[in-house]
Amino acid sequence: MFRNDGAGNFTDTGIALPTRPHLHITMGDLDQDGAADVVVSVDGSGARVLMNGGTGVFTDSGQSLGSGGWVAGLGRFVAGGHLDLAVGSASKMSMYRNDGTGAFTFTGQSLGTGLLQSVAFGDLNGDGHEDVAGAFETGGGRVFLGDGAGTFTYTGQELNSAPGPEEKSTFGIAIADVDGDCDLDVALGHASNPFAATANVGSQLTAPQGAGNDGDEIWLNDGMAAFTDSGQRLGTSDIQFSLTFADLDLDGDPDLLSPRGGGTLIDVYRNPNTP
Ligand SMILES: [Ca+2]
Ligand SMILES: [Ca+2]
Ligand SMILES: [Ca+2]
Ligand SMILES: [Ca+2]
Repeated sequence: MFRNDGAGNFTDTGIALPTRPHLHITMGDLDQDGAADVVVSVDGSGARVLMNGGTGVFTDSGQSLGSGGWVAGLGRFVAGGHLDLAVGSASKMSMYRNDGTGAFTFTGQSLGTGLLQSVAFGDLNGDGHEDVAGAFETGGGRVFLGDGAGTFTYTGQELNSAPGPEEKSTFGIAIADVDGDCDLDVALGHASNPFAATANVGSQLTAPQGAGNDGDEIWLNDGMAAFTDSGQRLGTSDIQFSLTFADLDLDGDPDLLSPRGGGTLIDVYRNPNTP
């Protein structure tokens, strides 16, 4: 864990999480005590919930959610509710409700098909209820609309610029209003050759680099969660995991961080739009 001094400089706090190794980490206050808790995805044994005692000391709650998953995401299934959890597994995304203490219960709903590589929550159709977008290694990006009562429904649209037998594998997804029209748009990160990539199961970081991948894609929202490929491509190589939007240049619009799967580099793309 690294502490920000407020000027963008980070120092190692010496605080380490009790379980490892971690494939993915997400943070949020799960029990509303004001201290950020952590959900880590541990390969093969599901997501683990680590509660923050308030001083940065984390305790493993003992929960193991899902199995074989690599990622988890936090969002509110019910407006004004607690932070709930979407957990990836080898074949779907499974939904868990938080009772307000950081204890999660499976809702019985699993979404999508294929290995979930990334997940993001946001209100994509502007109805006030959080929706969830998943990047599935096979099947591209998919959006599931929340009804505000804990149930999600697939929109039916596969966000994949090259569907069919040669479709791209989707690894990263992030949402933000990139064009300033007050709806949330989607960025997708890919590897373009799913067959070559899946030939390297167990060593994802050594999957073929630049196998025809034409970069991160930006898909624009029509306001009702129907998306159109903008045609813009960012970067040209590597598998793009864990895309993140943040306003890095403080000009009011979201910029994109795109880590390269094969190395330690993160590509940064400035958004030239005026908010
Ligand atoms: Ca907390
Ligand atoms: Ca919504
Ligand atoms: Ca938009
Ligand atoms: Ca910006």
